[in-house]
Amino acid sequence: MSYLSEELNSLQNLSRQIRAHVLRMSHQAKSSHVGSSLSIVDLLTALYDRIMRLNPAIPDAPDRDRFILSKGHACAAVYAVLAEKGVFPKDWLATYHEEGSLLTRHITHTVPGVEASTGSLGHGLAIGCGMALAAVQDGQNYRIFMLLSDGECDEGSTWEAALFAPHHKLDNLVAIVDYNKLQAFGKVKEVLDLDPLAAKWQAFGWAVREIDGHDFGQILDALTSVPLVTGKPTCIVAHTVKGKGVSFMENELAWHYKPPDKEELSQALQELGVSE
Ligand SMILES: Cc1ncc(C[n+]2csc(CCOP(=O)(O)OP(=O)(O)O)c2C)c(N)n1
Repeated sequence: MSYLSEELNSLQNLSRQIRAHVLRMSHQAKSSHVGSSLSIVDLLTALYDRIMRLNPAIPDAPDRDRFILSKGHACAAVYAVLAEKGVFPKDWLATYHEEGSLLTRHITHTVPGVEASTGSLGHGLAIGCGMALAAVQDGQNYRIFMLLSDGECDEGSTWEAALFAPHHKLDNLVAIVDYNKLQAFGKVKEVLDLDPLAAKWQAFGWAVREIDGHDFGQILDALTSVPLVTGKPTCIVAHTVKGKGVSFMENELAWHYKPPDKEELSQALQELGVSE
């Protein structure tokens, strides 16, 4: 499908703002996982701006679509998108990781708009399966979107849940794999090779599409087509870049843990074309 350039520009502008929040939050809180957060910004922007049924004024409305961030360490990006969409005030972002702040450094369900607390890797897909099954049993038509990392595809619990969803024909469940090919201490290929990843999900009974997770056209095409096959859960394998959007962070393992200092923050914001 082709999209108007204004539509794509507006998504790109929003994702730039979200990246800028993530960078400021990581700098201010001296917190890690900036690269992990930057890799999912475009997927989150499309989901929250264009795909999910969510009323920011009533984030717990019973008929809302649900989103679960299974890679809970990348919460800064979700907090930033929720603030940009008006679920809570943007000035909360400046309290990220402070003592007493709601915005903890792994995602927490006490934050408005957040469905599940995660951070111990490998649990989000099972939570998503439970929510999807509950929707079917209650005759509800809301959908569950969940985002997991490639590192979580090393976890047995992920594959247990991956067996469960097709068995129960959960076509209201969409799992997006943020395939950035880096983990905390090395490359996926060297830690535990996952390829061919899409074929593995397919073999488990999922309808699968591979996309460039930074190309809004491809992201929207995939997300507006779910379920890809009626009666099957959808898996979108999104090829992404850890640290995406900041030249010196892209594909650099150091930014899994390292926060930007003052100069690095300035340079990153300058690259994004966003003021400090
Ligand atoms: C069960 C579990 N083991 C270890 C960790 C520590 N840890 C945090 S992030 C991470 C790996 C990050 O790589 P990946 O999961 O691929 O996510 P990315 O940051 O690349 O998006 C690890 C091992 C954890 N949070 N949970």
